[in-house]
Amino acid sequence: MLVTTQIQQARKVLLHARSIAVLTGAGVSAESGIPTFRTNGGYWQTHRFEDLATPEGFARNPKLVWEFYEERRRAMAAAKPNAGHLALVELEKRVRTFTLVTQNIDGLHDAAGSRNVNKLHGDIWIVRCLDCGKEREDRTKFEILPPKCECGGMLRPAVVWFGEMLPEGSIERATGAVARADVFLVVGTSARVFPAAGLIPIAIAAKVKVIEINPEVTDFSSEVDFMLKGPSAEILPALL
Ligand code: BV8
Ligand code: ZN
Repeated sequence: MLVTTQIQQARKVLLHARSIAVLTGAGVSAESGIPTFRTNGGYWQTHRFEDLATPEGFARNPKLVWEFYEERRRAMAAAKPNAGHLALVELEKRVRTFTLVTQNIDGLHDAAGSRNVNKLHGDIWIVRCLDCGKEREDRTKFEILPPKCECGGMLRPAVVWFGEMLPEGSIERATGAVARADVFLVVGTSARVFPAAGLIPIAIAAKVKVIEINPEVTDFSSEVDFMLKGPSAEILPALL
């Protein structure tokens, strides 16, 4: 179990921070019952993401990709924010400048009450028409897959697939916030997907205090200021 002095030291650093930036990944939603991608039976252990999370995979077999996303929409619809999501809402209230950047598409940060969440990889609750380009939030269960737009065009999830650009300006805003922060919290990410993971070396180069929260080590664990080994739904509240 984690040595509490590490948490106490990390808490002191957080206490004196005027601006905090946070990057979350699938791990922060693990305790809400949503499987991660690359750990213990995550999605990528049972699916090939080349077939599921790429525009080519979607063009090849839109029905298969929609089955994958509709299954995740159902799981996410039943999921509730956990103590980790809620701790981040509380932290946002306590600090002058707070920026939450997430790789997650599940909407749990919004459901927990976080405001202006920077969603680098899009949002599973938003769909976009391939023909007319119209985007709309739609939380209904799609019975017919792939679902169709009223214009007759095919809908896709408004998420960022591999090889696709991130939402306009999202990574730039995230980079600016991280480089100017006093503390950068990196929570529940394997730090394998770029450019999101690139925020970590940017923080380190900018001499920002980096606190990582993860039950497992990542490629950056040896370079961060605090590596708090454990589940985020336990550690984030303990940090407050
Ligand atoms: C782009 C879709 C380019 C939505 C996802 C080198 C440099 C730069 C780019 C690349 C490069 N090499 C390859 C690339 C391209 C690629 C990439 O990074 N590939 C990887 C595989 C190497 N990047 C891209 O394609 C990006 N686009 O670069 O565009 C471009 C440039 C110009 C012009 C055109 C294009 C787009 C990346 C977005 C891909 N889409 N998802 C969805 O379906 O969800 S990414 C996918 O992985 C997920 O969305 C997720 O966001 C992301 C990262 O995964 P994590 O969130 O970290 O989850 P993971 O399971 O991996 O880890 C969970 C962690 O939680 C673990 O560490 C675990 O220990 C921990 N954990 C478990 N339980 C808990 C816990 N932590 C805390 N508490 C717990 N209880
Ligand atoms: Zn349309």
